Amino acid sequence: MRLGLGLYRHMLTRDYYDFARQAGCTDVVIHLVDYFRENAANPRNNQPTGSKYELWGLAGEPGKLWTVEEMVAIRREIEEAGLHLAAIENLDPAIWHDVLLDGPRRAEQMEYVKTTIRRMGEAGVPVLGYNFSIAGVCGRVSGPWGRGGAVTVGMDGPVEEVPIPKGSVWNMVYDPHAEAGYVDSITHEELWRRLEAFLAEMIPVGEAAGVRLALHPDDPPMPTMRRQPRLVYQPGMYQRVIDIAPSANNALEMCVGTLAEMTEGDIYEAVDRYTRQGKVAYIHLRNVRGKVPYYRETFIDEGDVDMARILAILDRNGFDGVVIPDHAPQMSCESPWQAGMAHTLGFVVGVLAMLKKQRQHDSEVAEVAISAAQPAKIAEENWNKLAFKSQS
Ligand SMILES: [Mn+2]
Repeated sequence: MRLGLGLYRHMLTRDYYDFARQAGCTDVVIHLVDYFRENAANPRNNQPTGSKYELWGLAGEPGKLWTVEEMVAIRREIEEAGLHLAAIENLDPAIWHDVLLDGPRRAEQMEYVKTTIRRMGEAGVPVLGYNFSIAGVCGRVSGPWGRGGAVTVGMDGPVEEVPIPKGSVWNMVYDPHAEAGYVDSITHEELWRRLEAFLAEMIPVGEAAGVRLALHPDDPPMPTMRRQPRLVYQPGMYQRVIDIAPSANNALEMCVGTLAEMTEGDIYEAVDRYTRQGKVAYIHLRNVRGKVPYYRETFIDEGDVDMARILAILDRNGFDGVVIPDHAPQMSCESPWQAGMAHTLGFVVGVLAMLKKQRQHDSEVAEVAISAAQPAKIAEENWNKLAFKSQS
């Protein structure tokens, strides 16, 4: 497994690349969507937060696609810093809102996504992480609930009272001038139908371009959020995503924190099951205390999940993708985001060193066992020779 760092759009600079290297990373996963645009209440020195009913920010320019040139330039800068660009995470609602909403511009926007995948392949970016969700990462609240009063996020109950305003999707605004009113609720089966239709067209494009599509589960994993259905809100539902489009290019962006917030299943079994199938493109690592609709994100070492055990499962299964920290609580200092990431990465580096040491120890024990068996083998051969001699 390889260690990486996820960087938001405003972090795609040499300083952040050097920071990743210094913390022990070989890889980066980048975001080209600016989640923080035109919303001062969603500060850039944190994960995108919003609040219970406050969206993140304004989506990008309508129909403005990432170019091969800009992706190649970013990849080269990352490589010059000694790192590998492992994935781009998330599509801008500005280019695919009507794919999620099945709106009038769906056909045109399906072409936008295909063009984006083809351009990624051309630019040498092997994975596209995406989140097929109408409500997106929403309905969360913040508070000083981490160890030492660190500010972190979580849920304090269901968020069905307030539906999603028109002109917004995926917790961002794509049309600030949309008419008043709310997005119509749909059924779970309708959302699955939309995903299936999306994958039926996109997976062949990904196969031809050499790009794996990797789906993030619904965070927070409630059956519905703001009166919209969620796709993957129990661990077993990931299997349906895999099975509806069998291809090596139909993969998972497996979020351990989100899976741990789910009310059913066993987090260790889920991590084992999906990595054994070779279906995980990359992993978000985050700890959590509680389950939806009442949970808190925690430091990597203080939640309900035994993270050393998770890493041991990945190691045992020979997981060869990238593991990145997901979110971390805000640490009290000038750079709360960097401090939280460095703390998480340091923990992972430590556990990986222990696992490597354990493997070395195990192979040494095996070698000793083999050499201990040698005299017995020689004695057996000698006996056979003697037995042969006495017969002749
Ligand atoms: Mn995640």
